Amino acid sequence: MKIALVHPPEVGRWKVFDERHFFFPLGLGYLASVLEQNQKNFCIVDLAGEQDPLGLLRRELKEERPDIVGISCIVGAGLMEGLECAKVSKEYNCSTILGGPMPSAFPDELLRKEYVDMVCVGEGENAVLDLMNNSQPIRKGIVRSTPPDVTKLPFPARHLFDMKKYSPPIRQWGNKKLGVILTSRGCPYSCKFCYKSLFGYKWRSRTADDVLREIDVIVNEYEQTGIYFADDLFTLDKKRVLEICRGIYEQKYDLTFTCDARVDSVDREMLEWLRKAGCQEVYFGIESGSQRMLDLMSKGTTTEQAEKAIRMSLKAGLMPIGSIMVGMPMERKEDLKETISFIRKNPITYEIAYYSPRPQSEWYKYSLEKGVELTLKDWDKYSQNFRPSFNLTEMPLQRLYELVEEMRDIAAWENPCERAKIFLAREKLHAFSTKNIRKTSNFVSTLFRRKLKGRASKSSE
Ligand code: B12
Ligand code: SF4
Repeated sequence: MKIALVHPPEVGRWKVFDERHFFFPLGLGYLASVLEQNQKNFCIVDLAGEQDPLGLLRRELKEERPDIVGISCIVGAGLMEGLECAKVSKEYNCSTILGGPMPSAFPDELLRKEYVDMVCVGEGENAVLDLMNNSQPIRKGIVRSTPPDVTKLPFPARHLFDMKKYSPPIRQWGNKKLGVILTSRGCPYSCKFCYKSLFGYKWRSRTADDVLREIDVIVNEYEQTGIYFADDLFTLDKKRVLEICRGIYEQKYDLTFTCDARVDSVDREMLEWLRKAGCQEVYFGIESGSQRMLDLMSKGTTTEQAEKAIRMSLKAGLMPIGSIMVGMPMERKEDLKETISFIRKNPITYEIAYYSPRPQSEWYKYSLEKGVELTLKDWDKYSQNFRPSFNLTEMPLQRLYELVEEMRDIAAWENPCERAKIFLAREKLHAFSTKNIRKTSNFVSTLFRRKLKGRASKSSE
């Protein structure tokens, strides 16, 4: 029995980087490493960046003759292309199994396609092993298997991929190559908008030592000195975060990294250690400046905690980035105005995105009641830049658009002096060096780009 693991190409605006650089597919990396560890017969068909991906797939299938083709579909990227790959695999009489965030969200709809045999919902390590051990017969249906013990998993099999493709240079980090790591899975919180069907509610973490060993491989073998911690909740266990940060610090890597955090999961000591270890940006799920909305979504945090997290991060020399959602169920114009005030009061960088209902989330039920259903055809609604044509709020859609434009404009330009002060303090730019000049010019050009973008969107209204 042989399985081919397929990484579909990223196309069009779903491309995260450029024609040559892609986000490393951690999911496939893990599947490959457990197959390798268990000495199973498999191959990887990596179609990212290929000019003729389906041609290459055909050639590989002809040569490798797998029995099963496992296709990973991340978010928008690769879903439709993944389906094309499944269709092609049928020309070679292979069984097909789709896995990843998207198939996990829409298993039934995907199974209706005659060329999709199985859909894996959730983590796939044990699912592929079961398939290869033939304990699961290959027949049409959903595959759900027990989540793996993350403390025992091998590192993702980076050595089986062309890592040059997966080392995008990050401009704001002085073109350091980006690497990605997952140090924990799951999250115990129950935010109503969040999609939890992949890793579930139980937070399962790897030990600090294990994480540090993988960081060493990423830095020394792949020369990726910019790292993104892809955990849903990296900062849940303070002791572990401190151990990881101390370990990185002691190794004296020239490392820059970024992670996500809940505003109530950080304190001064943790933030200072993150900075010391090389963390540059912390993405906070602030979501809204309205306590009413935070309560409605069961975020379990307060606006005061968000402000405190921002203040402490800035003090520690980190760049906090606030993630804000707009157009949420039951949102009123007063809520948006409170979020605008929050942004004014706390002039940091914000990523403002329209809410789009995630299948299987708590709020998805509300959306369905309001007649808003997302199907396979709606991938575009997952894009960061989408503007909803449906309305789940308690204000007219036009008013929502206007307030969001105002919010984006304010977020882009509010308080440039304050922003400059924060920047100077953060970068400790007292020394005159080429590096500092480059950082300063990047900062100024970002501010201007944002301002121009704000103006352009105003004038196009
Ligand atoms: C890194 C990341 C990104 C990156 C890169 C994505 C990419 N193209 O590679 C960036 C920052 C660009 C990004 C953007 C977006 N993302 Co994102 N992203 C993540 C994140 C944080 C980590 C992904 C990851 O590497 N996970 C680790 C690996 C190990 O997990 P995995 O890939 O899911 O693989 C496991 C299983 O899925 C399964 N599996 C995977 N493939 C296969 C194949 C087979 C055959 C089998 C059997 C099993 C299987 O087994 C694997 C191992 O257990 C996840 C959250 C998370 N913690 O997973 C969100 C997540 C995937 N993103 C999400 C979303 C919504 C988006 C955006 C749409 C956000 C937006 N509004 O714009 C965009 C879309 C961008 C795009 N190009 O597609 C959602 C998807 C939710 C959903 N299904 O509805 C997630 C789950 C976050 C969340 N909880 O909401 N994202
Ligand atoms: S939004 Fe963040 S904190 Fe809330 S449930 Fe999802 S991963 Fe957990």
